[in-house]
Amino acid sequence: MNPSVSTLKDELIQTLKTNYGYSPEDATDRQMYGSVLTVVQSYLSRKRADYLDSLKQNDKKRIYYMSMEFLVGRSLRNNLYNLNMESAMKQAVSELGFDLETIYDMEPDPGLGNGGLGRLASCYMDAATTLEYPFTGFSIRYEFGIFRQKIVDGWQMEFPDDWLELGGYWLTPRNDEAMEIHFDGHVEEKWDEHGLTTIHRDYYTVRAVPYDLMISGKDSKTVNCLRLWRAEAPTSQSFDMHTFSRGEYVKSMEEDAKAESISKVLYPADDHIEGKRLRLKQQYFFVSASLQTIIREHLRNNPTLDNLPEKAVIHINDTHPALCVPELMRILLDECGYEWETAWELTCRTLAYTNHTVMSEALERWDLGLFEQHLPRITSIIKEINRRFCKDVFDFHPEKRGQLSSMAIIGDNQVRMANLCVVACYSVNGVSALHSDILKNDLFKDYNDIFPGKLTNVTNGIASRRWLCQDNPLLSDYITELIGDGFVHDWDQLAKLRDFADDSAVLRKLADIKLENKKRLAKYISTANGINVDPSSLFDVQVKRLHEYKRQLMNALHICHLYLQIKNHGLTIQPRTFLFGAKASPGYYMAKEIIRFICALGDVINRDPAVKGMLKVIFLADYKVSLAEMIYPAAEISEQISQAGKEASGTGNMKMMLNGALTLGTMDGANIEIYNQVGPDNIFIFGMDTDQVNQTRLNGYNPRGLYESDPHIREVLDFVRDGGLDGKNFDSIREYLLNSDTYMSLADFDSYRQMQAHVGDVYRDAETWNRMSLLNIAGAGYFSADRAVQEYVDHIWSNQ
Ligand code: 26Q
Repeated sequence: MNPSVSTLKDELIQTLKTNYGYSPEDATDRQMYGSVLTVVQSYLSRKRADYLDSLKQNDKKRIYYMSMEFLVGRSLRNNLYNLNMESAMKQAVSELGFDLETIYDMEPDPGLGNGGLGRLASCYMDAATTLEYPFTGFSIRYEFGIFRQKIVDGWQMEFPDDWLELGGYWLTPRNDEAMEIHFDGHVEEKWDEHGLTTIHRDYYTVRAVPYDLMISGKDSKTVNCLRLWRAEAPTSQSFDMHTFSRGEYVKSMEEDAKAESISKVLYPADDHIEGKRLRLKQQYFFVSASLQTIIREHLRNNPTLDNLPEKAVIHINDTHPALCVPELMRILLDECGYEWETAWELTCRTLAYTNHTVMSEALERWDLGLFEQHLPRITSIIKEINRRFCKDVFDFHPEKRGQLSSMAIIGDNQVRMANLCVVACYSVNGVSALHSDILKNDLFKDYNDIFPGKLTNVTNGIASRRWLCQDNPLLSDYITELIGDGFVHDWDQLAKLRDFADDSAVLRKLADIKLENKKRLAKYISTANGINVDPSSLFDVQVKRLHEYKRQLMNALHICHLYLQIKNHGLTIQPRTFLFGAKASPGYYMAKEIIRFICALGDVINRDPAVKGMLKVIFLADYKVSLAEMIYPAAEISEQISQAGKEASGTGNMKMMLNGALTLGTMDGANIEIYNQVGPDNIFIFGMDTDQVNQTRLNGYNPRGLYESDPHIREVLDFVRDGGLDGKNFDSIREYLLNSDTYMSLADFDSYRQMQAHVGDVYRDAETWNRMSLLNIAGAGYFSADRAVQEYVDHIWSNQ
């Protein structure tokens, strides 16, 4: 499938004509955009049809990846790249008088996720598809993805993200595969000669309509689908003659709106879990629709479900799809007539679970009452799972009887979703070596004792082809010049770059490329923020969701410290541009205060002539995948400064490393594995490690003592208290740091400050810096999603 430029031109002309009635001379960019997407989509469909055909011949185990979030990012460049059609399309479009880059920029980011977890799902889908695995993603077709962020006077404002108008081209509705989902009502148990049957009565129905988004692998035959469910009122309800004849036309429309609300909006929180009714309905809605599909597909190819675990694995991305456990049980028990024991065995052997957090406020728990009201049958199944589990522990693990109240699935009138997953799934994994150790030795210790071997690790990986080859073509072309293009499918080959570590011409060229990418970002900043930054200054980047534990505030405090040192104490520093990008969960007050603090700091610093040429602070609004794709290639320092033990893995750290940035970080999450890949000389590690954090907590963290004893901290906090930031009141920040900062920013501050000074010193020596940068690229192969997916296949998805 390698269409020539002239074929593509013909197809574009034809599409413009049929869809819009225009010839290229009269068409707008918008119309050309629609035509390019339509043409690419038709190539994908044909390839998908061939692939489905070939699947009939080989009976590979199916992988179903369940995730409330898929942060897919833009698709056009990705598809053209994967189909090896980019240069032909560029030329075709250009010969018709348009510019492909402009078209790329018109595509909205489908923001169907909050951050790392959602992006990981998409990275894995890309990799699994390239590796030719039959992988289906399941999620929700949110009408509104993650909100668009604007900053008004330093304060985050949220606006709806209407991505479907221009992003919907990639979605194929499949009404033929719609499913029905049942909510509310009550269950009746009936004994007859066949035993006990359970009947769910008086429920209301929501229709789930799938929209498929096709994803092609790179140089592979496979085209997989991300199936996104949209909620609708059942067709019969919309035409319910009774309602109409009673004159309740408007009421019937209200019912429709109620059903549709389920897939209306992505919950923008990824910190503390609020037990919101609609969120629970979203979870059951997409879990039930997906499982019904999986079962139907299995029964199309197999006479029975007895072999389900051999033919399919259903992977649960965090606990959000944990209802897979009781829903699969329900289907097996109520719809397929299995006995409990067999149903349970099949369920356990089909489900695997990845945990992404150890922070207790982020562990999902739901009120039992809410469950009973909306999911009565599911609740009765969960209660029975819990009863049997507790009995087993009591009978067979008497040493754990004392732990049973925390190990139980139901406790304090709540359903604990993580416990449900650990009890039911045959595999439970963390996302970095450290995180998985914490799961085994701490959070899930008691389960690890009774289910030996169940807990494992798969360190996260990233879609390196997107994050390097597509986003940083200058760098990936140059790497190809140096070591050939084998790395595109074998990322360990990046290690060959180490041969050039002492080649000053290579190092200079790498620096030139970085500078080009910085210029591009500087241009964007000048338009978006109206501020000119110096592309030759050190670009120091912290982009990620805003969270106390990620400690953006510690970064900001240090910037404030530098500012005061330059202004009041005559310090001169290596010129730096500090870049932030972060969305705060809309109800997370402290996170929004931290954004306000960073913006106020930027306002003061960016206009102060005393630090001109040395310091700039930029807050980039509306951080999202497409912005990340411009930022990472320009990053030189990658700030990964979470409190040790809190960041499960981090994946931005891997993306920046791959683009030649050096990590400034704590011994947390995947930073530890980055450290192992590059060695101590090529990374800037500071601060307490996990043991020291725990020790400090035991000994009592004393932020006031640090304030008294460290003149740098005192200077910064007093400056803020005394209205140094344009007279703005930041008591909230000061109070937080001195009284309630669980993440102990002040305890790591001095070590951070010293390491930052060291970073500046190293940067002055360009050759040394560039060498470190090269060694980071060379060590980034391990973090490819190709490796991670292969580990899932080898250690999790092939087992049952
Ligand atoms: C749950 C219930 C109700 C509302 C929201 C949520 C919710 C949504 C999203 C809870 C958590 C999330 C997202 C978590 C997340 O992104 N975790 C990150 O996962 C990455 C991939 O493994 C890791 O690299 C990061 O360390 C981890 O923070």
